[in-house]
Amino acid sequence: MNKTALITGATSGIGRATAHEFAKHGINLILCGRRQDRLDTIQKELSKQTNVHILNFDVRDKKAIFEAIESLPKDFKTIDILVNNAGNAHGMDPIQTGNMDDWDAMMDINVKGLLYVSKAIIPQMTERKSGHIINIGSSAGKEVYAKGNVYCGSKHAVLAITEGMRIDLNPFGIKVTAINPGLVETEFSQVRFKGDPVADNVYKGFKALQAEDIAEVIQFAISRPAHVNIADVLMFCTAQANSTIVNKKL
Ligand code: NDP
Ligand code: 8X3
Repeated sequence: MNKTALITGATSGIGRATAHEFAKHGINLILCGRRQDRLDTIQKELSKQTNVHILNFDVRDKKAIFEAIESLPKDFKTIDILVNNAGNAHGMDPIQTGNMDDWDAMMDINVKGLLYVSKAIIPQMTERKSGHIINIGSSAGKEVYAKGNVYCGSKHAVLAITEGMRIDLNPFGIKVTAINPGLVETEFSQVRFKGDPVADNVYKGFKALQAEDIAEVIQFAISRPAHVNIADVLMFCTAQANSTIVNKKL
């Protein structure tokens, strides 16, 4: 029987590319996000390849998450793969002038949102003693860079939580994978810089990772044999050596 995957943040970037990749492999999809028009569009597109159900909720809203998961039709109730991808950076400021609303957004979405969605889904995985959780962290979860303070903190937390999940879910045979990309050309910088033209320069002068590159690695991770878990992947484009060294030809 085909597996079912729930992907948060499926309306854009890495989440959307992962939905397309999974659809190619006939995986049933539960696609989540807040932008209904985009959810409708992706459902229309991917329904040609697989079964698609869409859920509209904000990952900050615990009640909405649990109601949405509860509302799933019978054919989508068993979730084999959870991709915790929803998240963003909000702002890029030194700690002394950081915006507290940005801090709240990053901690509430990237960290607490991931926890809430996981909490809504893990019990069915422990009950069945099977499942695979993929958490999208970041190179920013392994290395702190200037003005990255709270975003890096949120992604360090994602990595710690991922490792904690792997330990606690070990007795249940549940796989837990961290995918930690460096610079990926998505809407990420538009969100981070709130539409400021500086966002247009982030991926200039080099070939950044594309969302599809991450999606292929996620597909690789979920298609390994039962005894193999890809625990932690750090991915950079060739031009990037670490968070601060990028070989740009401008
Ligand atoms: P995008 O901005 O392209 O996509 C972000 C996705 O998250 C959108 O689908 C958005 O959907 C969803 N999202 C954001 N906030 C919420 C919320 N409050 N509730 C529900 N969904 C939300 O960025 P990326 O694809 O690049 O980012 C995806 C993940 O990858 C993030 O966790 C990011 O931190 C991580 N990452 C990104 C890198 C990059 O360089 N791009 C590198 C390393 C990691 P909607 O607005 O419809 O709700
Ligand atoms: C996104 C990668 O380097 O912009 O997580 O923080 S970076």
